[in-house]
Amino acid sequence: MTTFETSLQWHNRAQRIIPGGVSSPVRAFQSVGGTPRYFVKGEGSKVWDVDGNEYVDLVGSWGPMIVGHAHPHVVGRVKSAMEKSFSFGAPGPGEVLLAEEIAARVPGCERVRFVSSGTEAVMTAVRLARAATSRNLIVKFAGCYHGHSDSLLVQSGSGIATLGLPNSPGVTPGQTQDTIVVPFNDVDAMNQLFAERGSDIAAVITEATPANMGVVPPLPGFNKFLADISKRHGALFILDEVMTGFRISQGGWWGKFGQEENWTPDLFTFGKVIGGGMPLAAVGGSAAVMELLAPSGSVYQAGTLSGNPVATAAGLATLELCDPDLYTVLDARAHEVGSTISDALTAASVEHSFQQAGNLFSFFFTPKEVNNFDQAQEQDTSAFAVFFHSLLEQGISVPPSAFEAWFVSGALTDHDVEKISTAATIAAHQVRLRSN
Ligand code: KE4
Repeated sequence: MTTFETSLQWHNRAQRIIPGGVSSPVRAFQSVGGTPRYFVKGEGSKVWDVDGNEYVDLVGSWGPMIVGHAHPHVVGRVKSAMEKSFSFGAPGPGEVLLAEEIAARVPGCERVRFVSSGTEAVMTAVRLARAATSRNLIVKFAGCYHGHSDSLLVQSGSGIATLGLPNSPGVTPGQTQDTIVVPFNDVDAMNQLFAERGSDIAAVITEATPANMGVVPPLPGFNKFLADISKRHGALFILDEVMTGFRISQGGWWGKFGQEENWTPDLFTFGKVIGGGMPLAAVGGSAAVMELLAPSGSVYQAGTLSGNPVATAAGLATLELCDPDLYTVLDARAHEVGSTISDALTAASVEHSFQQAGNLFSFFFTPKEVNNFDQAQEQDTSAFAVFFHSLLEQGISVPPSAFEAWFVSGALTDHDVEKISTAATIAAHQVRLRSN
C-alpha cells in the first residue's frame, strides 16, 4: 500500500483533485521548478515538511506568522475561542476589540469592516471609492498586486497610462475598462493622467511599498504625492497595507512614514498579520467614506465568516505581541539576514540588487536598482531559481518566486542567521558556477 510520506507523493495525489495541486498558484513552484514542499508542522522560526525535513522559514505564510509559528500566546487564545464554537454569523465582542485595536494603532482608520481575505478588502475599498465619488476610473500601478478581483486583474495597455487589459482569461474587457495602469514611481505619468482624466478618477490604489514584484520602495515623497494629487482632483487614495500593515511598524507603513510626512489615505486595506494566520482582513478609513457601507449606507458588502470569533482571537493575540520591541527585533533581523545574503552574493561576484522597505526585503538578480515593474522583469529569474533551490536543499525556505518579498519573524534566532549565512554562501557559489 502506498504510504504518503513525501511531498512528491502528496503533490502527485493533490494534482488529481486540486488544480495545480495547490490552493494558491505561487505555492506550486512553477516559477522556480521542482516539487513544492508539503508542510505539516511549524514552531517558532521553523517549519517541517511531510518528509521530515526542517527549514528556517523566511516566508511566514506570506506575512501573517510575524511572531513565529504556533506561538503559545496565540494558540492559547485560539483554543479558548474555539471551545466556545467557531462561528455564529452574528456580531461578537472579538471583532469590536480588534477593530478598536486597529483604529488605536492607525488613527486614520475611524471605521473598520472585517472580511476574510485581502482580495475582499480591496474589492470593497474600490467599490466604496466609486460610490463616494460617483466616478468610475481606478488607477493602479504595474507590478502591484491587490488580490484577484476582476477589475484589478489588469495589465498595462500600450503607452504609459492606458486603460487596463484583462491579464487573466475569464476577466472581460468590460471589467477592466475602468482601470488604468501606470508605471510605479512615475510622477510625470501621474501628473499627465490627472491633467487629462482627473475629474473621472474615483481612486488611486497602491501597495504602501510594492512587494509583489519583489520589494520596490516608493521613491522619497511618492506616496505623499499620490495622496496630494488624488485630493486635489477629488479622488480617493487607497493605501493597500495587506502586506505592510502591522508588519512594518505598530501602525503599519502609514504609522511609520505617512503620519510624519503629513498625508493620510482615505481608505486602508489590511490582512495577513491582523488574522495571525487565520482568514481575516479588513478595510478601514474615514467615517465619511466607511459609513457608506451597508447597513449604514447603501454600498453593499457582506460575508458569512467576516469577523469570525476564532480569527479575531488569533488576530488580537498576535497584535498584542506586536509591540515596539518586536519591531526593533524585526528591523534588526531583516537587515542582518538581508545583508548576510547580499554579502554572500557579492563575495561570489553574483550581480544583484538587495532591496529593503522597512523589514521587507528581496533580491533581484540584476546589477541595477529596480524602481518599477519593467525593471523588475529584467532580472535573471533562472539565477534566482538556482539560488532558491540551493537554499531549500540546505533547510532555508524562502518565497518560491523572484517577484515576492522575504519575511522575517520575531522567532528567528542567532543560530538561524548563522545557518542562513552558511547556506547563502554555498547557494551564491552555485549561482556563480551556473553562470560560468
Ligand atoms: P489575499 O486575497 O491573498 O488574502 O490578499 C491579496 C493581497 C492584497 N494586497 C496585497 C498588497 C497583497 O500582498 C495580497 C496578497 N499577497 C500574496 C503574496 N504575494 C499572497 C500569497 C498568495 O497569493 O498565495
